[in-house]
Amino acid sequence: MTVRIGLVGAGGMGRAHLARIHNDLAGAKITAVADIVLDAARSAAEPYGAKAYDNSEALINDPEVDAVVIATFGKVHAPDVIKCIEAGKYVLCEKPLATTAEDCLAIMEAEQKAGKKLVTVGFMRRFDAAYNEMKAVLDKGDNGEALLVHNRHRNPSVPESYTSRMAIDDTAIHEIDTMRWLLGEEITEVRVDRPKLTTRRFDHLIDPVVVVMRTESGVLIDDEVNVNLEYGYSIECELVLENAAVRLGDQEKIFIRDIHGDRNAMCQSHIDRFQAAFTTEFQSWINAVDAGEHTGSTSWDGYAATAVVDAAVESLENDGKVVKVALVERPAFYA
Ligand code: ISE
Repeated sequence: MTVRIGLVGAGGMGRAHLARIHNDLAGAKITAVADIVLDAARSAAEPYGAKAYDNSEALINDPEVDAVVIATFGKVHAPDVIKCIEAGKYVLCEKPLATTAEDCLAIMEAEQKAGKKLVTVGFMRRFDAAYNEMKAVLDKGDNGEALLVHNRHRNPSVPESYTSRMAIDDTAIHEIDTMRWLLGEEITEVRVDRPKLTTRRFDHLIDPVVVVMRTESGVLIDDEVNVNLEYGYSIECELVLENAAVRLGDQEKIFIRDIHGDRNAMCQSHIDRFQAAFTTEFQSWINAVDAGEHTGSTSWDGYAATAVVDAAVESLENDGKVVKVALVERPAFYA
């Protein structure tokens, strides 16, 4: 069967997903696009012969939409995710699942009521080949247990609208989810340190920051979030085991030799760096929807990540104090 997909949110990310579904993936077609700006929905839908709506509800209830991709701002995710669940439709929601733990819990409640896992959160790094190789080394167990993980999340620049909170809920949230998935355990406490600030930042922004987390078993994780580093989009990760250290491979795409010397070309954005991961993520999701199955991260994962974000933001706003992560008991539904 061809899965008929509707997109809510016709911004850059949503349009990139449409192009990917249309050009690179099998088993799906785009039948509708919704955006509160109807012209944006129309221009995104037109190349695919899809319908355009100015509201998400009409799209979610459209009988020609089998499954929904949500690529709007995090703050408005929750009501649409719940509408998808109530309509019995699979939904891939870009991160964050929601911006408050309460909203995530409401999503989990609706999903449990529906009795079926319908929600996938767009944490694409779970589909990145290098992170998967790293996880395979850890899970094999030959090199002992995980002790520490060092992360670096560097962006070339951010717009003036980017806030200090976004360093956590928009940027570090990727490491928060990836570390939970990699280590297979929850993060229990967090603090946010402030190194010397860069002069390259907008005045309102605290940049860089270092998010320091500890897991249930005591693994210590550090994450340098540094979003005005100019040179490129660079994601680094080193997992320290008892008798080995495992690092993500080089992320350069090509090697250049010219008048400036020998060098590697850097990725410039997450779309560039994680292109293959996005493709694998979406193809797995389409295949799973077609088979009536769930894939990828669950609403519980979305909730747990948001709970860590909440604790980190509290630390950021309180001079880097250590904050415990408050999690409800994990429902058996999400075991
Ligand atoms: C953006 O939303 C992302 O998801 C990127 O992966 C991250 O590097 C960037 O900082 C965020 O703004």
